[in-house]
Amino acid sequence: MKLRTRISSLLLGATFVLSLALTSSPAAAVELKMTEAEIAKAGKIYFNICTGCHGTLRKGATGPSLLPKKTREMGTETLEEIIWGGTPGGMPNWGEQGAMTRDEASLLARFLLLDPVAPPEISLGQMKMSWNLIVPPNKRPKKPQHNRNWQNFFGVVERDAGKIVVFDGDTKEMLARVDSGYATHILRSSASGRYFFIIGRDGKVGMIDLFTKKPTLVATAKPCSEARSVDTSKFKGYEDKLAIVGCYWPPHMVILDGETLEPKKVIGTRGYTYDTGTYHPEPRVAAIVSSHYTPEWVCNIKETGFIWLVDYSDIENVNITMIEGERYLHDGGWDSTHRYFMPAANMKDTMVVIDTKERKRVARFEVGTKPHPGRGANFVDPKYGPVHSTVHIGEGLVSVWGTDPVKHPQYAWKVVRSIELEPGAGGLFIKTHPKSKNLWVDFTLNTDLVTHQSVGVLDINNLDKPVKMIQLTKDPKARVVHMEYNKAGDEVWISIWGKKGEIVIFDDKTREIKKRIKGLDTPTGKFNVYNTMHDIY
Ligand code: DHE
Repeated sequence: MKLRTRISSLLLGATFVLSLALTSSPAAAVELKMTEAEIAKAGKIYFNICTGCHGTLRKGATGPSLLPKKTREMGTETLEEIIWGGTPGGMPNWGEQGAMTRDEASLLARFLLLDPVAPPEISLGQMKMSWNLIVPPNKRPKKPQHNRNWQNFFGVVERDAGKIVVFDGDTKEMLARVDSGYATHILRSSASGRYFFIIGRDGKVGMIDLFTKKPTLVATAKPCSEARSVDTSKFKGYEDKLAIVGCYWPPHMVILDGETLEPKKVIGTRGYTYDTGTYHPEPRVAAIVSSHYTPEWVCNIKETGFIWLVDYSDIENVNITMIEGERYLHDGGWDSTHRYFMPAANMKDTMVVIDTKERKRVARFEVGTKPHPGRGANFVDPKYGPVHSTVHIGEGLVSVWGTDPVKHPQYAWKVVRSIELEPGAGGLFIKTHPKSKNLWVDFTLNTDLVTHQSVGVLDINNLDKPVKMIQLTKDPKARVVHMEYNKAGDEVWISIWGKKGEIVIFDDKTREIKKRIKGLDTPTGKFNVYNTMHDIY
């Protein structure tokens, strides 16, 4: 059907009038009216729910492009149904899940017919204005003011509450509940482990000091309006000196002081895709890790498909090495030696391998549909030696590949096992520990209620045995998500992500529940200090 579109973003009073006329069917002409208030409301819903996958400028990434040329052809009815009920391709059923009302789905469908509007940029000066040094370094204790085993502390994200809860992993006591900002995404530990760095979807970064009597927020800043990643300088001689925040919007990364969070340097990521050389206005920064071989951060630039090595040894003359990876880069983790970083390009069903010692890509290979490793899981396979693994959003599968090019070169960077997960797709995270023989997987985005209310566990010594499913909740609005080990590697902490959320703690050996910590608001990621500072997973 040929479409003649006349969009008049005319401001008529407080009303934008959008009129669409279908040449083949004049009767089907529609007129859409959206008030400024409606546009603001729909824009907020889009920011909260859709940008992560479709991009701020709606050019598409993990989700397809939603530019007006396409959405106007689809029409509001189709769009509303997709927003409400999802698609088999992985679009969540937002309406059915209760994330929005019918009216909101309809409003959002109409909003998607408008031209996308770029949110404002943020200058270094504005970032500095947002900086809040709550406790300066010289007012902080020199050593822990408590006798707790602080390297076994856990930081738990309470996503919708915008808080971080810090637990003593030995006693399971709640030590502090700290305000972090809207929809906090992840925590990372500083090289010394003393600080938890927080990054939120709202682009706010914070630092929690674990040496104070009670864990304390000591600094915040807002270098982005949307972000997902943070890390710190970990190379010898630079421990705790600098931090980096990767933004989704504006498309840039920001280097900050590692003790105060004072914003120091902003580096734009706009540029050309690695393969087609096409200009992209919104290359977002996805996962960041800190190299153990050089003073560099390894940064996934999602839309252009480059992995940047950002040298922080001289931030007045920053050197950046751009390694061709794949599109669209998302999450990823280290192999057990911490030499190889393995990001997932989930829309190309591909894993990339970066050798951070030689500072180049050494492999790129296909796995299953939409790999989503989080930081992945390393273990020693009884047949194939040291391996790394991922689950997939798009199919019920664990992909396992060799990571030891020296002693097991025949398996290195080759998929050696494809373990079918009979309950199906929707996996977000996978986890084990060097001391464990269990491989835990979640099914967070699976559409079946009982499946996403359960965690799965595989036996590393017998990977042909079907996954054992353990239902953790019967709350119809809750999903099981993300696993994390304690420092000793004998307990696994798992979130029940819901309004009446919980952390369920398993004895890893017996696979029996040891404890349930109730009363948490939408707990998602959990980060053990020792395992996070040493990249153990
Ligand atoms: Fe995440 C990691 C982005 C949805 C919980 N998430 C990451 C990372 C990125 C990312 C880039 C890697 C950070 C790093 O290692 O430096 N996440 C995104 C999205 O863009 C996406 C798809 C949509 C969005 O709008 O945010 C998204 N993520 C989610 C969720 O829906 C989850 C389950 C709950 C939430 O917070 O919204 C979620 N993401 C997590 C967690 C990690 C993570 C717990 C860290 C895993 C780890 O063990 O390191």
